This record gives sequence, structure tokens and C-alpha cells, in this order.
Amino acid sequence: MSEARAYLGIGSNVGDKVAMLAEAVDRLGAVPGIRIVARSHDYRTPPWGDTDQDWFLNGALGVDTRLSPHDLLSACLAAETAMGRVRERRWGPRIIDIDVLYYAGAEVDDERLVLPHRYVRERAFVLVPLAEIAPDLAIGGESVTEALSKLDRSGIERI
Ligand code: PH2
Ligand code: MG
Ligand code: MG
Repeated sequence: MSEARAYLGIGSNVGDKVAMLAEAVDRLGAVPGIRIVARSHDYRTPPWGDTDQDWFLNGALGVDTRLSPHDLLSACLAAETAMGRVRERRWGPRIIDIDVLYYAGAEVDDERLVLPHRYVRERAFVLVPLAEIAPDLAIGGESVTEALSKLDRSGIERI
């Protein structure tokens, strides 16, 4: 299989957040079949959804991959597990979260994976870093920049 361009969102709100994102990038880059081709800066973001938790550090990655969408997801979840993530409450605190946001225009909707990511266009904490590396990427008929222009990005700061 030739390579497909995919975009990942990374986030952490427990422990040394900068180190967590850096470790996630290192782990993903070491997976056979994943090549990291773009990495945003890290952004300090207010917690979304479950607001009774610490702020997050979020970033975005562009990867060229030979893995299928589901195998890419498995690689992301394996990296989370290797870093010691334990799944607790939904949208709750996590040392690392790695989400597949977009995979070469693929549309997937099954019990493991939804692509493009279900909430990608509604979350400034995803789109601000993604806009840095893929402003013109079209998701759901509009570019990342267009989608971001409709959102409140207050409280999001590049670090
Ligand atoms: N992730 C969530 C829930 N809320 N808020 C911010 N700011 N950043 C996240 O990565 C995040 C969140 C569930 O994945
Ligand atoms: Mg997430
Ligand atoms: Mg996740």
C-alpha cells in the first residue's frame, strides 16, 4: 500500500504535559509504517466538555502512513497504553490522548473509529494546532481555517 496522509491530535492534562506530548511524538515516529511529516507547536487550552479538570496541552501531527485507518488507530492506542494511560471517566483527565482526526479523505463509521473525527470541526483545541500545519485541509466541505473562524478560541495560547 502507498502512503496516506493522516492528521492526529495529541493532548495531555496530567503530569509533565510537555514531556508527554514529546514522548507520544517519539513513540509514533518509531512505529514502522508511520512517518511524521508535520508537528504543530504545543497549545495551552481550557478543558472542554468536562470543565472540572486541569488545562490541557494540545498539538497536532501530520503523518504519512502505510497503515490502514484501523491499524493507525491501534498504533495510537498502543502508544497511549505504553505510556501508562488508564481509561477512567469520559472526557476526564488523561496523561496522553492520541486521536486520529483525518485519514486521506476516508469516511469510516464503526464501533472503533469515526473518520473524520466526530468533533473535529467543533473543537478549537483541535483546530488551532491543526490550522498551523494544515490550514487548507478540507474536512466536511470546509477548510480547517473556515471551521476555526466560527469557533471561540479564547483561552488558547501557544506555549
Ligand atoms: N480532550 C477531551 C475532552 N476535553 N479539552 C481540551 N482542552 N483538550 C483535549 O484534548 C480534550 C479536552 C477528550 O478527548
Ligand atoms: Mg480526544
Ligand atoms: Mg482519544
